Amino acid sequence: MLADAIRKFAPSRRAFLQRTVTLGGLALLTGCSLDDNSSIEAALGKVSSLNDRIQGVLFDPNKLAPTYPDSMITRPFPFNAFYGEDEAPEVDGDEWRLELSGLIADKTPWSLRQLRAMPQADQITRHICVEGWSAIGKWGGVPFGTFLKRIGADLNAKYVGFKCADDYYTSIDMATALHPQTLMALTYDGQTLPTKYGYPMKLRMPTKLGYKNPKHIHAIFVSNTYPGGYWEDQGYNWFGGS
Ligand SMILES: Nc1nc2c(c(=O)[nH]1)N[C@H]1C(S)=C(S)[C@@H](COP(=O)(O)O)O[C@H]1N2
Ligand SMILES: [Mo]
Repeated sequence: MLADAIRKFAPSRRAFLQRTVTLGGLALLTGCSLDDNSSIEAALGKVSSLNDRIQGVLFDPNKLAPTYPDSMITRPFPFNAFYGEDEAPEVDGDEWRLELSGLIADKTPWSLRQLRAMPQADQITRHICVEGWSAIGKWGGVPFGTFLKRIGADLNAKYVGFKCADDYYTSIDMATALHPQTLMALTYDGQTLPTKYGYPMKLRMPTKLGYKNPKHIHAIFVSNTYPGGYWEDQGYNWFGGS
């Protein structure tokens, strides 16, 4: 019954639960009585949010993810989204403006040209997707911490949220937002970020799993209210560290 419920409601939670947790164990761990599917779902949610808090405490803001030489870049780099590659949104870069809201002092929208005028950094890191593949890629752009300071974001807020041109959305913890390898990526492999990889801008975080790296971002907000995410709201773990 537990296995069925996990399969039905929370496919991604299966991996870390199925080997270790029995129905009785889950009840003990969460203090929930597990007599129907919705209480099992609630209990699984508690385990996942406990897991978020543990990952948040263990996250070392100064520890760098591994980087690789150019020769190790995976070619071609895989595409992934909740739709096929030919459906990736076509964004007009000249018209595009990055909207800012929430706990931010200067909410003036940003153009692509302005982002390109900021100091740029690049990195060759590994992207790990929970669907069972990983690949090494090279992204360049604006260190996100520099940007957050520049716009006067409340750096003590809990969450940074992202809205994307394809209805994808996600959110991250502030410690990861400020991590030195967290980039607002404008390029892939030295070229303008292609449509399939998130033009005009994606967030690249080598410390998080693939689904936490939003492509085609058009709005960023800072908040103390939990914003969730496209996959997170369907049961994927929110912290999503890699
Ligand atoms: N806007 C948007 N961002 C997204 C997704 C998506 O469907 N839409 N999929 C996520 C997932 S699950 C993965 S693995 C990576 C894939 O990025 P890539 O196409 O550059 O490999 O994008 C992430 N960010
Ligand atoms: Mo993914």
